[in-house]
Amino acid sequence: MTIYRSVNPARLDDVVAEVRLADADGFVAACRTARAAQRGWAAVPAPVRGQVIGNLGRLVRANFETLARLVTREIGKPIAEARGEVQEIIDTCDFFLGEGRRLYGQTVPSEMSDKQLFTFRVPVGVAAIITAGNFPVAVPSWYLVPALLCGNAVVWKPAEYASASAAALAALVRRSGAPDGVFEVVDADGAATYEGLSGALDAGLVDKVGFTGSSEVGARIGELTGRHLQTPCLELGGKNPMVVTPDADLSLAVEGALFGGFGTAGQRCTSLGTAIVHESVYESFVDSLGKALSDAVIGDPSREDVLYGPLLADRFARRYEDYLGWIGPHHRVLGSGGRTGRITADNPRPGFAGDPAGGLFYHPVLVAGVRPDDELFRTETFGPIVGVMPYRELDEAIELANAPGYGLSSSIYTNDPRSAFAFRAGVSAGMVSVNNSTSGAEAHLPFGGNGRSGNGSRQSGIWVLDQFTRWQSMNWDYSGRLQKAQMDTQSITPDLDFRL
Ligand code: UN1
Repeated sequence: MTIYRSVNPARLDDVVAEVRLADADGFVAACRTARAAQRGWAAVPAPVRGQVIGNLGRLVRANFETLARLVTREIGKPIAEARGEVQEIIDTCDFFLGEGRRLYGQTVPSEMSDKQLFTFRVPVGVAAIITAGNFPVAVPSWYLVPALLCGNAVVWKPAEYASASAAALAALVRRSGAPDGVFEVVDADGAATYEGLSGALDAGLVDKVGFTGSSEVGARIGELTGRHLQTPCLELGGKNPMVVTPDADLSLAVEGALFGGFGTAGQRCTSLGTAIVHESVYESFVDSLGKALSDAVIGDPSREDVLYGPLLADRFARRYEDYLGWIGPHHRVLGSGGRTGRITADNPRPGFAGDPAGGLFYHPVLVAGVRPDDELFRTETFGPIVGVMPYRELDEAIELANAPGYGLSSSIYTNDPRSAFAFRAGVSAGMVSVNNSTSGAEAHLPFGGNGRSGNGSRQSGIWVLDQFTRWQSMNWDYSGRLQKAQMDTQSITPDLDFRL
């Protein structure tokens, strides 16, 4: 049995949790337990299931600050953002509490008399949910809240490096009145999860997989579930563009780039990847953003005033260091007096909040002069690094926005409605912001991406219901005779020889 230590990335000597990681059999066993509990849960009336969701929202509210502080301690997200994350769970519960009293089907007219047609939403069954740790409680709630509300059982595999936050959310879910077996949590590493998921699919124990994480792992999950004729809900990476037109409010755009690119240390799937700025305002945008970055406070995430804290965990820091290798001689580096890499006594950052030595803190990097064939332009870089490039015509900016082949979020700063709508129509992203940053989606609009960012599935609001229910149609004939569709339908034919 492997023990995993989840450590505070701002103070690596602070062990937040020690968890036992399950093996593949442990994952399959949890799916079996969920399978056994699911039918009973589906039989509970939806408005009553909704009460459980309402209870969860109230319990989260009652534990608001404790949960936010735990998130900050475990993954290093600044406390203000951690509070926003906890609020996002409450928002999700608020929405789905009401959905328990809707979960509408339709009554549909029949083409024949004495016959009525209906549609029903039917739970999918057992949903296996695998989540990342950058939003260790909010993003999981986007899956498990609607999944449970719709009458499914959930097996949740949280990120190991966020297992204490996951355990806290799980304790609240259990307290909310979800019956035993309906909600199972499995701590496991990626290899055991994949093997367990494969075994559970072979054994017919999983009906839906939800995954938030990298495009590479998402593709593997897509292959695996595809073999079982299933469509997963995939929320993957992004190389999210922000276009700045000549007429844009430049200081607003700089503020949006600062938050979108460097909030959560650039570790959101919605984080800004490349700012694509009209050549007439390019230099001034680069200078202002560079200056804003140099002035920003970085460091201790428990402080209210920091732009960002440490990277999530060691493995993200190591991967991020590889991305820094993509900075080339044709680039100009701003934001930290030309410094990149880990913030240390030898590689210091003026105004750093706290002691950088004990944590995974990295300099912010603004890379000007990015080109379309740069790796830095083409690939997601989960960390505090943003590229900037100029454009001449809006069509070119839209082409650049789409070129990396992702399609999660996007943004345009403009005061011209024609540019805003042309961008909306032309961009391949699932989400478009106008005069707001690429990140910070609200919890009741469709969330999801296309291309390398996902398979078109959408979370949040009413749209996620299609992930966790299937439509069942019913036709009820009370005529007392066999009425054959199409054949026994009355037809009203016009006189086609009629002329005016
Ligand atoms: C993620 O990084 O996986 O829109 C989700 C946002 C947040 C969610 C990000 N509400 O930035």
